[in-house]
Amino acid sequence: MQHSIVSHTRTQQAIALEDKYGAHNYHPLPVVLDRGQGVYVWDVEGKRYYDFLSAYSAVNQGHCHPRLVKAMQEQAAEITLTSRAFYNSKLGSYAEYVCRTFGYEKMLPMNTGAEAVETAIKMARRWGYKKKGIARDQAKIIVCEGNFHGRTITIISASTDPDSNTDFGPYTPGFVTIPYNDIPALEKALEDPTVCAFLVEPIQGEAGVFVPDEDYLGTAIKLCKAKNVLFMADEVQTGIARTGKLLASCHSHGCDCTSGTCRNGEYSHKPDVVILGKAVSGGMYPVSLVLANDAVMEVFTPGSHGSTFGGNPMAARLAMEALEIVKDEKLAENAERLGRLFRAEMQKLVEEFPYVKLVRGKGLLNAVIIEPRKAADGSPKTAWELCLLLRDNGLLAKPTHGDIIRFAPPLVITEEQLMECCRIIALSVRQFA
Ligand code: IF1
Repeated sequence: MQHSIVSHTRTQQAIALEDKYGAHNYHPLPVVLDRGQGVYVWDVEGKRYYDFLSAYSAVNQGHCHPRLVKAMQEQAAEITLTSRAFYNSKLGSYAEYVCRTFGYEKMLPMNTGAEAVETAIKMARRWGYKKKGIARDQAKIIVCEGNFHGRTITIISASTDPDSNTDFGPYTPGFVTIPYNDIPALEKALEDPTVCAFLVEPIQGEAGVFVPDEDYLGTAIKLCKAKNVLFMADEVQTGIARTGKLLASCHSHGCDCTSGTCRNGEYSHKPDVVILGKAVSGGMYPVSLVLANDAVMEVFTPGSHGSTFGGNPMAARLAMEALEIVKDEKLAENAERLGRLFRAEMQKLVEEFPYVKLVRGKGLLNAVIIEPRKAADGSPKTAWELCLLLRDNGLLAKPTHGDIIRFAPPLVITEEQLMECCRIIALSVRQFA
């Protein structure tokens, strides 16, 4: 008895401290995580959970992958940061590795996803002025309603989500918003000769895992090329095997990159710019990057862009190891196969429970829509309450936009573990009746 009281206090203490001294910019699920290994995380009470968020698809390789822990320990004892004032022994190999893996001529290393998106925005604007001949300060970038590209002022200036941008003005100009998955709207927006780029998520994650029509990305890429506009794929969340291919963009041209070596480079109709982050390092360290060919990347001249940590040897070492793991453990194939199995299991719940509206997704990036209800006593029965039940039953997931639960386990999950998780979700949905 003493033990459970003590451990309960530990949970309460951790939450109280974070509440008292931490900004309230999140509303976390009430669970205090303390350890992670593979698909599992443990809270401070020692209770084990399946992690079905993977830190928003940053832990595709599983928590604390032994190869990544080893790489981090070794590199930590050698050298971690040189700045780009000097060369370092890891960046060149890392740059070659990612360019060959994804089929581009150049990469620019950054740290967070938002920094990589900002880098892409700067690159597109400067390309517009220097290569497309757009009048200075007039360049526009097309974005989609429901987008999520990060939290900086410029990026939220392109957001249509009031939670992301209210009361953070004045906003950065130069963004044109169109509906997602709407080719005629894109065609119309591309008529503007001052447009330099189209920035889009191949699948909209935060909006609720919106998978566009099969031919949307491929058609959009062709339309952009015809209008000399850069197609910029934000793969921060959908990249690194999450959707069953190394890049989600590869679904648009049938690249057979499930083997982990993407042939994206061989396809003429591929994104001009790819933005990666999160699982590039397997969740060990903030690592992001922008990929493009010379004709675009060369707009960056010495002193025109940078970052203290961008391209550091620790990031380089971890990223190469994390991407090797994706290949060696065939994580794209696993995501493709188990994603289909997961959606089939969730579809059974859709057919059995009226408040489970639908399941959608690709690979192991999926979402289930839960119709909000009220209990007999008037208390809410929403996706949040279901996530609390899932937590009690040993599975962690988080609702987004009220009625959507995103289910995104680490890609190292086995079929047996996935089926156990489907049983936990079914049990919780039944309890939620
Ligand atoms: C939060 C969302 C997901 C991203 C895409 C760029 C970034 C993200 C497609 C920026 C980051 C994170 C941010 C985190 C929660 C999470 C998230 F809910 F916010 F929208 F995944 F869907 N492009 N997404 O998804 O990368 O700067 O964070 O490294 O801000 O709450 P970052």
